Amino acid sequence: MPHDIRNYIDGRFETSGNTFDDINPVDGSLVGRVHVAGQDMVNRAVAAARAALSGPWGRSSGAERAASLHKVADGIEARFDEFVAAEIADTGKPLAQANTLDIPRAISNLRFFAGLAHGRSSELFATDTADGAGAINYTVQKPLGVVAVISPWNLPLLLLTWKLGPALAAGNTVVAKPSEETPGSATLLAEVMHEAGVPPGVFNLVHGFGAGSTGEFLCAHEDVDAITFTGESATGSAIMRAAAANVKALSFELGGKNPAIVFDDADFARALDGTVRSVFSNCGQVCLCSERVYVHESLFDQFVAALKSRAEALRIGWPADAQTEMGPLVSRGHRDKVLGYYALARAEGATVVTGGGVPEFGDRRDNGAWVQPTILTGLPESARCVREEIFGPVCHVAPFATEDQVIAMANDSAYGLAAAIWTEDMARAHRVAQQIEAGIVWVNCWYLRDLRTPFGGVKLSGVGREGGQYSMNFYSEPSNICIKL
Ligand code: NAD
Ligand code: 6OD
Repeated sequence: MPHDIRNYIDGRFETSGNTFDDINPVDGSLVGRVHVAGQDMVNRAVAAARAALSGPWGRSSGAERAASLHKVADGIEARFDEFVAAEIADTGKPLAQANTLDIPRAISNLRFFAGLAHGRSSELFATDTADGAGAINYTVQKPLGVVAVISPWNLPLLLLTWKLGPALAAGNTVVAKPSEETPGSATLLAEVMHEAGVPPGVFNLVHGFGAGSTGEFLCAHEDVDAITFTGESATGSAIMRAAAANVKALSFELGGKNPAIVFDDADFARALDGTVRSVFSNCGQVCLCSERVYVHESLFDQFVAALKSRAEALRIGWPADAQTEMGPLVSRGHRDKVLGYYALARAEGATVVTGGGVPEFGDRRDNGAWVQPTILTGLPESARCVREEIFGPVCHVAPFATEDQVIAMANDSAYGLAAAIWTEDMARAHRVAQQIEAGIVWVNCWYLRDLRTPFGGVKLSGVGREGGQYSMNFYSEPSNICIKL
């Protein structure tokens, strides 16, 4: 029975007269009916968030906010299986991934940033003045105010809590808008917030679409102080325009067209395993996925053949099956985009080493959003399929001859989010990593996360950094007080 997926405003769950269907991409079935928050609901959510800043939350200590975040994390743990089920119903991702990455990382995000919740910590400077009397400067950290959190569909709860955790730890209040494709886990989170006794207005949730809808209403709202956004680069530009009127603080984690580089001295098996993960994890729908794989010419044929075997051996199937390694894409709409790139690759002259189409199951999954894992070769670096983010289980593999050449190829991109380098020569690893234009470079690993490290991208891949103290700096504002003695 499809259920109502409701908004959460000022501590109350609200329906609206306007709904759309939340569809399961495994088989096209109906998960629930999502109640769209229109301009009036967004206004009320922002007003509730503003009012909560003057209530107990606004006066809370860091320790009290940390306790709240831990309570919410406890609440997710207590309903772990429901969160996993909601994430799977909305995305079709394998149970094994939701169980080990999405939901555990959401819990870690909240607990980690609880550990960084601070009071109004101050820095003190004793200052010499010309008259010799001196002055004392001290700096207090204040929350930004009302923060809009706009999140995407690929890692729904993980990416929502990645921003919500530090925003609340720093004392802000939040209006969150999850992706229209994946409203389920965020709505469960609102229930957990409610059960945990987080004061009304501190966390508000509004559902709906982006342009001309809930997302735009929220980003353009003059009483929102900051926007933290994860999603496509083009959406980032639109949000920047909407935010310009009252110069909101912005933090953007955007798209990528990430290179993986396999040198001739790489540990072949390790590089292959890592590349399979970095290309096909989450059906290729991770902003950090490698869509451009550069392999030294001496290994090229062997590597492509091995990658092909591994892609063809991936277990594509029902998400709930513990053996499943790859599920569907998030939606039929996104599948159209990915299949469009498969067709474009052919038109651009690619060799399709494997995949390039749609798997057939002969059951209700044929109504879903499935695609085959796909490997392309033979395209020039100028081809659109090598330059544009596809966001599916697909990579283009190209040979290179020298270190300088591959660094130039890797950097020849409008994006600069992440890179993976596979080599056993640590001098080379450092030399190459330092020349790659990306916010994150992994050596002999991929998506290995330490939440204290800076996370973000250069060029079209983002604005600013989050993670550890970088997040706390973004979500707080220093105010300096100078006292003449
Ligand atoms: P998207 O940009 O289409 O949507 C993201 C969110 O923005 C959704 O909630 C959507 O409703 C909202 N939105 C869309 N238009 C809006 C507008 N005009 N105003 C306000 N809100 C608007 O992204 P997506 O398709 O959900 O996610 C996939 C994209 O996200 C890929 O490009 C991927 O690389 C990127 N991504 C980046 C990171 C990162 O950390 N850099 C992480 C995950 C995903
Ligand atoms: O792991 C994270 O903290 C993070 N922000 C991951 C982003 C993944 C993009 O799809």
